[in-house]
Amino acid sequence: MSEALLKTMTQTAPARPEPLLRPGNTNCGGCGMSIGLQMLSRAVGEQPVQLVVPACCGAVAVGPFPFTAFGAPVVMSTFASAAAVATGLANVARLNGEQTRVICWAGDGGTYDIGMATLSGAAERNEDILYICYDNEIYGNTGGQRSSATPVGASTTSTVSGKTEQKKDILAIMAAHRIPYAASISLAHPEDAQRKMRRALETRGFRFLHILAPCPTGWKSEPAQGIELVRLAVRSGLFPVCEIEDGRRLTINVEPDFCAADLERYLALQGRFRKSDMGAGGMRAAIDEHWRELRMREASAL
Ligand SMILES: Cc1ncc(C[n+]2csc(CCOP(=O)(O)OP(=O)(O)O)c2C)c(N)n1
Ligand code: SF4
Repeated sequence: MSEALLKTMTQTAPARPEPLLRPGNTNCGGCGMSIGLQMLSRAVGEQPVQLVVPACCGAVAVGPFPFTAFGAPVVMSTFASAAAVATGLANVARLNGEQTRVICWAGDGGTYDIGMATLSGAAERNEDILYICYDNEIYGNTGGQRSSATPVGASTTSTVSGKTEQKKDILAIMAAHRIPYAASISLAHPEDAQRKMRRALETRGFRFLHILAPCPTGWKSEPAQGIELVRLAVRSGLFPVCEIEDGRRLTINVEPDFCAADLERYLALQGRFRKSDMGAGGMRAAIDEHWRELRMREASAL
């Protein structure tokens, strides 16, 4: 890594004249997506950015034309096309010699499910885009239906007694595209989050960030407990915090303690896990298996 890049990454970004998400937006209290946008705002600093937001709660926050709660230019795209729209914007900025960085801000439905084709295409072409998925593990904007990011055991409006399928491993899918940078972000670890966001903004080519975003409305949890929930998800091993360079070099950034009580508390604090008889015990094997894979990949990193 060059000295200049290292210096930029460790500097505190100057305050943005106005936040990416302004006060007065319509997001629910305690929304993890709002916290993620505030962290992104800090990482962006004064750099010129353009956002692409597909249909999702983030698109509602944009507001009706000519008003907007976003403190940067935003294109609201169709559900499936965020990465394709961002490709166009990034190429126009490059051809005009602009410094603008283009950022997709998308939910899990728009990322794991309906946007996967354009996302995969843009990643394979290594377009100069930062794609951020805030993962609230449901289709929040339309009433909380399951997505392929919904964890096993969680009730949604379309899996009333608890989902039976495992959550997709989105980071592994994106790393398999051999993109320059992919990382998972914990809102409970703000320094690690800032470092990753700044690195992703600096890097050229396709970058992917995955944020676990508590959603009090869909998770049936207390708005004030979002950060605690993320902390428990990280500590229990449910949400690994790691980064992958060039699809090969995997580094685990936060070591969990795999404490059973943390996983039990994570489930107990959310109404969405009450109807399933899966429980913490029923989830352990899949978590352990995922960690065996992560350790193997970390050990075999070139
Ligand atoms: C092709 C298409 N199908 C369905 C919809 C309706 N729709 C709008 S937002 C949304 C859910 C988005 O879920 P997600 O991407 O997870 O973001 P969240 O709402 O949770 O923030 C759906 C189904 C749509 N806009 N376009
Ligand atoms: S439904 Fe969930 S993700 Fe959407 S604004 Fe409310 S808390 Fe945020």
